[in-house]
Amino acid sequence: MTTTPDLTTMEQEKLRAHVAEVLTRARSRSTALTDAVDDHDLTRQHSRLMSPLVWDLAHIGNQEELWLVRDVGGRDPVRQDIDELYDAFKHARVDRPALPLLGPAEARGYVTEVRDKVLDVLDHAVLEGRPLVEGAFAFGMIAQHEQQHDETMLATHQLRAGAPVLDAPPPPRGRWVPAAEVLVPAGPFTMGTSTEPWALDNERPAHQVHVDAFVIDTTPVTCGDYLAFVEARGYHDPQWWSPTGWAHRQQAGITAPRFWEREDGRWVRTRFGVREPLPLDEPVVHVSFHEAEAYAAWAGKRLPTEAEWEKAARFDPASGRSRRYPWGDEDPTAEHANLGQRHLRPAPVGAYPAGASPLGVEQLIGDVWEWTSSDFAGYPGFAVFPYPEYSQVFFAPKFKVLRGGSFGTDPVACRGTFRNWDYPIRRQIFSGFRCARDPRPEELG
Ligand code: AVJ
Ligand code: FE
Repeated sequence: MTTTPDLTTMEQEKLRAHVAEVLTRARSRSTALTDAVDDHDLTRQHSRLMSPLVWDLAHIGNQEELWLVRDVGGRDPVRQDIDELYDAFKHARVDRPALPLLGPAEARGYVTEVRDKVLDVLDHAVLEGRPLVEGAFAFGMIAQHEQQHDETMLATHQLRAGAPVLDAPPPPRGRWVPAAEVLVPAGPFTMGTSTEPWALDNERPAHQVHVDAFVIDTTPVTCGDYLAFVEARGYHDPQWWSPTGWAHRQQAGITAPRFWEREDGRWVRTRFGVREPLPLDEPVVHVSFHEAEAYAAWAGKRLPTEAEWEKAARFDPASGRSRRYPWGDEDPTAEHANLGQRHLRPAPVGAYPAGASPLGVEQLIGDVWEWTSSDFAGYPGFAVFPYPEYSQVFFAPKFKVLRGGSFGTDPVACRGTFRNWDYPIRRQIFSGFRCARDPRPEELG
């Protein structure tokens, strides 16, 4: 039998305070995103791709009730009768507006009632002994779940028509980045994690991966870079597209990133209801995997694999170990990365020198999710924890992996090991990309 040393009372209290802080931060954001619009906007469908905002809100409360009130707390259900309505697998997003959902006032009352019970559970829970509560995992999982839906709700806001209701200060200024690309030498590195307490099941376990030498861009592809592809008629030349990507481009009639428009001979983009000139130095956002792949081919490059992306982000050649984040093991601050909806747009390239990886790759965390060329699959030794519907049921080649989080992602839901996934045609998410390529023989010396 193995025994883990008990957490001291002080460690337990620190952990409880940290949990309360991340849960409270998530709730402030959910509240801000839902209080920003009226009841009509909360209940209507802004896009067939998205739930009504009021569904996300009550679903957040329902997940919290299932895991923290009933399972961890062993308490009586608050609203067992609504479990089915808020089970994401029972009703497709497109059908959710027609369901007999809780109205805005009821949904707000429900999430508050659940949260009050959870804070009481948190006060009394023993935070060790059972995998679900070890290191307060279930609380961390639920805080991440709420923040993931907060990012989804932010994407719904981006799709919403009407006057702007969200505002945030501009991101820091960009700067000239000395090298456009870096070579990552061949060799093994540790991918995934077995030690990060709140890492989700698909990030586990840590395992050695050999990665051949590759070259990767030091910054994400910008709107200016991408505009060159648009103006070179890249959307009209099948040679840059995969057969599936081209078929989708044809069928959907796509000729530019989502939310871009040509107006009187110049390009503008709409961001949370504001039309503005295309910001040429900002990472491009709202592109699909297919568009990312086509751009990369046109540029004579390719998308990085997921392992390449993670090695560029975490591998420290000096120590041979993998870091939690590109800059080291410290949690992200405002100096490191554009996260947490602090700015409601990606920051210009070069804005985060303090967030660079040891090899000088920047803005890997935050700004825009980055498409990789990899299918979503479990790592060797993957084990479902604590439920198969978070990751396992999505392990399939029809989903592509995205990495690094966006300006809409909270730090609690973003790590060097964090894995997101979506269909390759999706672009309502805050998705961009960077390019990679095989080294030329002379670069390998
Ligand atoms: C990890 C973003 C793909 O939103 O579908 C939310 C997160 N899982 N509720 C999603 C999630 C269950 C998930 N993604
Ligand atoms: Fe969910």
